[in-house]
Amino acid sequence: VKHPLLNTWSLWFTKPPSSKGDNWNDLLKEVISFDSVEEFWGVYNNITACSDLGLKSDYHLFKKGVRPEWEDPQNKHGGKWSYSFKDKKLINIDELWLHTQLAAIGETLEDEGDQEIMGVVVNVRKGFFRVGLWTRTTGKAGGRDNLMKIGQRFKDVLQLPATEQLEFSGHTDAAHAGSTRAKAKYTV
Ligand code: M7G
Repeated sequence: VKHPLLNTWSLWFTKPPSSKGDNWNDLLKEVISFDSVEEFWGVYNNITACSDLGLKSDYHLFKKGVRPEWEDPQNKHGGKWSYSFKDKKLINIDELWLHTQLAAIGETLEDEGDQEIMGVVVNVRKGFFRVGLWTRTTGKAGGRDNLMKIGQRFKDVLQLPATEQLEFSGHTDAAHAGSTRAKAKYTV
């Protein structure tokens, strides 16, 4: 028996660059798609845990048909909630990433019928693990409250205390800054 998910999801992997000439597109690959709980666990149990990935690796879990890039038509007007865990030894990134993925595929981050969430990402970096949640909009057209609610739920999934801040930024800001470290638009 298979327990269907509401959406079909694709797992993508960004491998660490092996030479200087490697660009973003050479490194990003779609790994597999699934649409049931059982298939999710099958994938999860057979791939490298976050904590064992090399520096500059990313996992991206996105709705099928959406590339985990700013340029994708379904992302280009959107943004992301994100948080960087700077004490890599203190946190259990495998557990946090698992909970993030379960919240995404279980559709507990947004209300039924909403279509804000595009995917979730984990970045393995030298000084931190960053976990992100990509949304379709930046909350301009009256959708701000909804984005804040999604941010708060994501913050709960990441088990962050009220004293920590999760930041939202639009992808166009990120693209212009040439990096993800753009100015935060909202915080929860
Ligand atoms: P990052 O992995 O989001 O953050 O972006 P980091 O600075 O902590 O590693 C690193 C770099 O990857 C960016 O400066 C871009 O060169 C490239 N990159 C990341 N993303 C998410 C995209 C994207 O969506 N599109 C393109 N074209 N490049 C990206």
